[in-house]
Amino acid sequence: MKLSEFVKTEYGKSISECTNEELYYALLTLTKKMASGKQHGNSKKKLYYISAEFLIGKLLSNNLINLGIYDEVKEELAQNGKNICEIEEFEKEPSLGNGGLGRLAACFIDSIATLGLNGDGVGLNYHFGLFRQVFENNMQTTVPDPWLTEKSWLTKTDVTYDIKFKGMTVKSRMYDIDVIGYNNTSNKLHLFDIESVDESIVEDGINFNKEDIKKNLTLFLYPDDSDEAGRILRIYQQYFMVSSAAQLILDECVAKGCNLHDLSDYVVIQINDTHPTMIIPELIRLLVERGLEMDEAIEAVTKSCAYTNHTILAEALEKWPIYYLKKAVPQLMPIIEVLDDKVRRKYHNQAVYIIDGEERVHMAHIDIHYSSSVNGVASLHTEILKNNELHHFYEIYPEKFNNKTNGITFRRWLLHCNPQLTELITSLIGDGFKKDAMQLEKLLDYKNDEKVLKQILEIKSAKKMELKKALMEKQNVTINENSIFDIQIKRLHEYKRQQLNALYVIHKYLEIKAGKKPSTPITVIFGAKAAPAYIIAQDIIHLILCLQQLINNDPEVSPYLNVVMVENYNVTWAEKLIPACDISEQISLASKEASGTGNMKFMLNGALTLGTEDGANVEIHELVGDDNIYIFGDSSDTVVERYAQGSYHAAKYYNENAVIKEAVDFITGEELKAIGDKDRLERLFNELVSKDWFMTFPDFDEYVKTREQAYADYENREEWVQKMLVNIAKAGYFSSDRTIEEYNRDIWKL
Ligand code: B1N
Repeated sequence: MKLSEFVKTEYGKSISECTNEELYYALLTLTKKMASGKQHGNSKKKLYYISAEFLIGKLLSNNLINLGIYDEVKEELAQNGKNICEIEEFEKEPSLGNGGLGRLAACFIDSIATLGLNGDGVGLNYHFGLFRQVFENNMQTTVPDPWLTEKSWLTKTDVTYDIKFKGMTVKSRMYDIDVIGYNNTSNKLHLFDIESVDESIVEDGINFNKEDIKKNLTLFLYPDDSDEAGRILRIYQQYFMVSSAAQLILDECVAKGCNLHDLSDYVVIQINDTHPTMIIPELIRLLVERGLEMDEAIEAVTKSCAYTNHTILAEALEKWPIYYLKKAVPQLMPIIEVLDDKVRRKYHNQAVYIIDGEERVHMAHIDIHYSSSVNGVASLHTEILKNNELHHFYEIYPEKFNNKTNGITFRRWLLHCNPQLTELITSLIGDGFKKDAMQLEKLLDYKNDEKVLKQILEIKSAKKMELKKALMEKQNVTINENSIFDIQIKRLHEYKRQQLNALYVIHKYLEIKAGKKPSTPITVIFGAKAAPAYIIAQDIIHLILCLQQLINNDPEVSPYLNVVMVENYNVTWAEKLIPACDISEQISLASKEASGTGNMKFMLNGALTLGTEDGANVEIHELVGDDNIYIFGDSSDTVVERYAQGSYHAAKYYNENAVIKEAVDFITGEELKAIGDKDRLERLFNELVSKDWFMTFPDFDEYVKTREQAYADYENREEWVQKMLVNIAKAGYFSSDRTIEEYNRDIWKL
């Protein structure tokens, strides 16, 4: 049905007479109708991708693209004087994820549907998602970010389950979002919600009564876990999610003829990090309740589950005190004890026990013993898991370990966010790359085609202008479209080393002050949210915002260097920032970033990576070769070794390297203290000089040198654009379609 006919019946008027808001809701309704008419992935065996996060982003444009009607609709609107981008402004972004892990899950469900596989996502319907970030006095403040509207992409279903916690039973209800594959079948994202949730208990920012589980369970994504009540709430959320999922899974497979003994013929469950781990004991519990012997139940569940590890950071590896579990979900403890007991009888190595000496349950250990697959998310990360972090497990189960290098959906990260580049590529190599991303390599034929290279540069300029406009409209800042856009966007974490980037900015500022001016002006752009309880991360944001104020208001420096921190960085911002970027900062301490996926999005849009040999940067490097990437810093082996020896002393570097000392001292110098908060700046200074746990100092000199080299190379635009082209052409490997084909080939076997 055409939009014009639809609005005629729905509102009794023509497109040109409708408001943008009316048109948004009309398109939403029309799209949902079209999706419901599509076939679902179909096969005896079904995948359930369970994740506490699905960072799906706005859906309208992507759904229209995947339905194959985007151009048509855009045209019809334009003919009636309407702009699809303005209509999209009415859509609220659901922030149902923290960062890469949640965005990966969103890319994966897009690819699963696009490949026509039978697989649904299962998660939670957080009413406010992650907090909205607001800057005040150069600091981050947090407010709730409501996204649910009367009419939305969610469809209320009549599927409900009883979820039993200690001393109370609550009801979960399933809400569905259509996951429309690109020119293919449509699957579902099932988001469970508690019936009794009460948004009105949120007061004063993002605070609420953490004990009132019935009212608060699905209010926020990962509420502040800095106190005990917050951590216990997280257990409630996780169990609520997995118990709903387990009941859904068993109902669906029994309906298809499963006798529960043959569960793994019908079901494969991908456990996205440890957050959904309790699905293992919960399924075992339910199978025993339905008549299976304990050992049979354990075997059936082990065969059906697969686990993905996304990090080696110790603080992110969940270990729940038994005492918490007993308080919230006591019914799981006897099962977990059986699982632990079996491990203890078989393997006499404390390192692989489920319950440790401090009465804590290691969730990842449950996953590894009682799943049939354990995967890392980039080659280097998987090697580190096998050789270091999970070595004891690898010795027991070498056959379980496998790598699945992450990927991104090109529908969102190219077709949607960069239609100009998409059009150019299509005009050159046809549109086969939209379903088979490896075809992008055909672009290499144009490496010496001046006309094509010029068009690539023109598109980059156009995207820079679009970003400039957005920053002006949304944040009232002006940037120079002729400057180099050097961008670091990701969650704020010390291991990602935004502080290293900030130290470079200080260094550059001092150089310009001393009269050494860059040939081309530089705009350094940051976007990052910090967990409210993560103090040093807040301090780093404070430093960046103070630098922004100082530098942009200094008439001597601002013509050459600007700093911009985008407020409330989210998927919608990423879609504007990535196509406009020249240099993509991927500067984590080697070994710490499991993969990264922003790095892939930047490359696909023609930015060059400035990065360490970490995560998927290693694979990007291999694909594009030394000439088309800027690599610096200590190797992962060196870093691992340095940690093992405890041989790193930040103060030594600070005292012996004058350039480092000058930049670090600036943090607590007069200029910044006049603007910023003395305590915060001093705390950050001390943290760096006395600890610098993520080793920014050893990499500093090489970082500066390599960044200068990139800027110098940028001066030769003819060669630079060739590097851009190679990056775009080689990005095909990072399509999530490739990743999902590998998951299916090696693990799911749908
Ligand atoms: O998962 C992404 C990777 O590309 C990133 O390198 C990795 O850092 C990210 C606890 C996490 N790992 N662990 C988390 C998220 C929420 C939480 O509460 C840990 N996120 C990642 C996709 O593989």
